Amino acid sequence: MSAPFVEIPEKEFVLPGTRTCAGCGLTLAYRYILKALGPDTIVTLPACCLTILHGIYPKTPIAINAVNNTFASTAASAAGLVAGLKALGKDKDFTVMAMAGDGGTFDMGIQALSGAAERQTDFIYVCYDNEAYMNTGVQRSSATPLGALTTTTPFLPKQQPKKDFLTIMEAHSPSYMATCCSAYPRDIYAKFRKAKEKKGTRFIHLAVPCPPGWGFPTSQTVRVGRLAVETGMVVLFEIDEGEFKLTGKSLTMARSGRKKPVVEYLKLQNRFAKMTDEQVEALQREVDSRWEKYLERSEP
Ligand SMILES: Cc1ncc(C[n+]2csc(CCOP(=O)(O)OP(=O)(O)O)c2C)c(N)n1
Ligand code: SF4
Ligand SMILES: [Mg+2]
Repeated sequence: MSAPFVEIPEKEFVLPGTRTCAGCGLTLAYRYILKALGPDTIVTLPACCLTILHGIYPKTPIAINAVNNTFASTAASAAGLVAGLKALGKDKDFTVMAMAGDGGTFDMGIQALSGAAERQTDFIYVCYDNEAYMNTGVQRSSATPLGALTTTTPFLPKQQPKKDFLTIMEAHSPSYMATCCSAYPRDIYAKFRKAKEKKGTRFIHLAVPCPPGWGFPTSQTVRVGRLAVETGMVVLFEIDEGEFKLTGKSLTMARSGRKKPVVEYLKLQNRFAKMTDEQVEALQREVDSRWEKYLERSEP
């Protein structure tokens, strides 16, 4: 799939009046996710910035049905919704989506997600990744990259690399798996349309820049997201019934052989202000080695 030009419906499901921060990458992406999935979608979500976007009961700017669950049970809650819809004979009428942050997925939700994916439960699981526990004040998660400052790594930046969660999920053989980034809304829309048509467990990783947590101006969300992809920090791909393909900007980069150095991405964000030269080099090596592996798997 190479950056398809698709018509995006005008109907909005994220209405004005949200409580998320200015420049929030999650809010930007959610608009396109819901346009792709449509009104007959039920989302189940744990505490996270998405809960803030959904608002405080009884008011919400989000025009689809939602269930709030606890951290460890997002995928279990989705499995319950799927079973309930089946019992009512309505499973073909609704799309069930579980959506959680990186803390709620890489760390706290992994057990229920692994179980549901192994059973091939019929739902879409989305991990939106802002690379820390943002909702509670930017604590480190296992998705936080090497060298990032957070409020729990305030003086010495994080010393461990980001957990390779994509490999963990691929090992579950989901019927469809994709990565996307809020800076590329058409790519998001196309991948969620595709995921909606599939059966079984579908897993989507969504990279979402976060101005207050990453330390960049609210006007730069799209620029930071694009640089994440252009430097190979985030790689856009899909695995459809086991077949791997680079997509969108990552496919263009693979064909042109052009990839920017990670420092261009790092220098825009205060969270990387204390990285040593050695850490920048280590991160560049990590990104290059992962990129080479993706190129080997990709079409020539
Ligand atoms: C079991 C449990 N532990 C901690 C919390 C407090 N809490 C609420 S939101 C949140 C952060 C979640 O981080 P993430 O999943 O990455 O989503 P983000 O806030 O970054 O959008 C935490 C720790 C909670 N609600 N429940
Ligand atoms: S903290 Fe980050 S992810 Fe959360 S609402 Fe603000 S910009 Fe969005
Ligand atoms: Mg997070």
